[in-house]
Amino acid sequence: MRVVSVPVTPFTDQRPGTSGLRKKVAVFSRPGYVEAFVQAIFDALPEAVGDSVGGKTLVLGGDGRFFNDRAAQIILRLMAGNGVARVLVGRGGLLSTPAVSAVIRGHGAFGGVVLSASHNPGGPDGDFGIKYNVANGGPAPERVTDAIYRHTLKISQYRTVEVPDLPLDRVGTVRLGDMQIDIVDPVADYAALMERIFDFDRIAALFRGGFRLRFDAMHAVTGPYAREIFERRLGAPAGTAVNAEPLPDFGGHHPDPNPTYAADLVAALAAPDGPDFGAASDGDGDRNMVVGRGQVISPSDSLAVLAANARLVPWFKDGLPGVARSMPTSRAVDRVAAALGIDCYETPTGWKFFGSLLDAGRIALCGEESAGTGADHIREKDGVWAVLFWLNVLAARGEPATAILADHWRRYGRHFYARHDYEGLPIELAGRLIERLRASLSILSGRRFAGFTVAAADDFAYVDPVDGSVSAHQGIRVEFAEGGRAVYRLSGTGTEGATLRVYLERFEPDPGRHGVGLEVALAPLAAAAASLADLQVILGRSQPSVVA
Ligand code: VG1
Ligand code: CO
Repeated sequence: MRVVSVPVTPFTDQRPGTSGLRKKVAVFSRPGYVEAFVQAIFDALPEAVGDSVGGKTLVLGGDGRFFNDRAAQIILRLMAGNGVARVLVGRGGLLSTPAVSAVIRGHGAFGGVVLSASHNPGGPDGDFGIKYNVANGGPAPERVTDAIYRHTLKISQYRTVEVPDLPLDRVGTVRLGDMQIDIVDPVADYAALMERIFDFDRIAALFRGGFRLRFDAMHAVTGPYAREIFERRLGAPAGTAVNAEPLPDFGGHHPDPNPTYAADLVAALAAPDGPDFGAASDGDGDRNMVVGRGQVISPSDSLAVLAANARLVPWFKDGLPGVARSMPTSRAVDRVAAALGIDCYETPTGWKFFGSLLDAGRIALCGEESAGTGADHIREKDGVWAVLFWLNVLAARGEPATAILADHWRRYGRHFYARHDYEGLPIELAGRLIERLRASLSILSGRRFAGFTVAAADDFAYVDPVDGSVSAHQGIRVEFAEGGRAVYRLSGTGTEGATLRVYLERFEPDPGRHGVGLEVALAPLAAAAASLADLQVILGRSQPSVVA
């Protein structure tokens, strides 16, 4: 089999964002676009991680969205062209993001390529994405993604092989010249890992006792995982997993597990004869939403509750060394860490920042406000794992989720929390808004906005305590003297215009006030945050497009 070098002109728009490169399918479909990006990854690795993919084992899989199959074939040929010895690819080109991480770690692979645009819509007019994960199973750290970007700007050719598409629909081994391709069951390794982490006997007993779960896979990648784990291994009734057939366009929906896009699930849990517990995950299976009877549990609260109850899970029976949350995530977990006497780290948004803390054993549990929860079993956030964690806690405590949450708030206080997204903004305008905030930081202290006084404000910069790397400009933080925090940052995962995210948080110690509605509880703070950044004037909008 002959390796050919194909000349290519650099694409100037291939800078990886919060989680890999995300673009419209139409952009990824341009001749040479996937090839140039993936070759740039391979070209960057010798300088970025000290070794090349030649002779190594890589993992490949994606969430099954439109273009997944095309991209998988192109990338397999590039892998062969670059001398990769062996590839583990999920059957049909499918692997959830957490499963990619599990397979990389389980097989000691050099790295892996994830094909997904996560919670973004799919289909021919939707989004696609490519992300590189390193040998610890986690997303490439910034040092690596920076090197990849530099290589995208100077690439002149890619190396590939000229062979027809390979059949990937059956488990087994095929060869592409010298390269061995092992087509693996996408669920097997992952499910086995889950059995090592959780008390499956106890969860199975919960289901035998009539407990009802509704898991909404949103026609994304987790359907087969949910069927195998919840229904087959844990004995939950057939139909526990709904929308469990992965579809290339996710049935035309946003595979984003939040109260807006998973409204069916929220409604089911509010019905008088509804299930006991509900959950959903996103396109690539790394996010989770959990819902108690009549109550959505916010991701920030979920992280705190899981931290407080971690010892009920066999994997964590000796407790947690520490925890971490992304900066905009509410500080509910900080209170649990303080009570447990363990460290709590605050990292920039994006899972790649948890990797070094997990590798060093400083933390074993971490999460983000954006429905991401995960631990040291892999190096990605993990949707099905988070649901199993809750089921294990519910089985061990024998109480409903809503009671556990209410008890948590009584003990630690409640952090009212919401994120306001302003989507589809002109990129330049959004950039100016952040620049303006940044420029005003030194004069904000003491100023009043809609009844709130600024106590402190900064532009969040993170120094990784393990490797010393610095990540600046990770969001504007404002702390108010009256209590409450506002954070402003721009999304790094969108594919159309810019999205401004405004994160609001207010602590309420008084249990008598924990039942107040979220909107009411946060309205004054929201007004102050909008006034401080002059949102209405600058954006010409009085309301966010999404409240999460
Ligand atoms: C968003 C979330 C962030 C998450 C990222 C990837 O990024 O805010 O917390 O890590 O998506 O999640 P941004 O830059 O748009 O705010 V996923 O499920 O797309 O892999
Ligand atoms: Co995702």
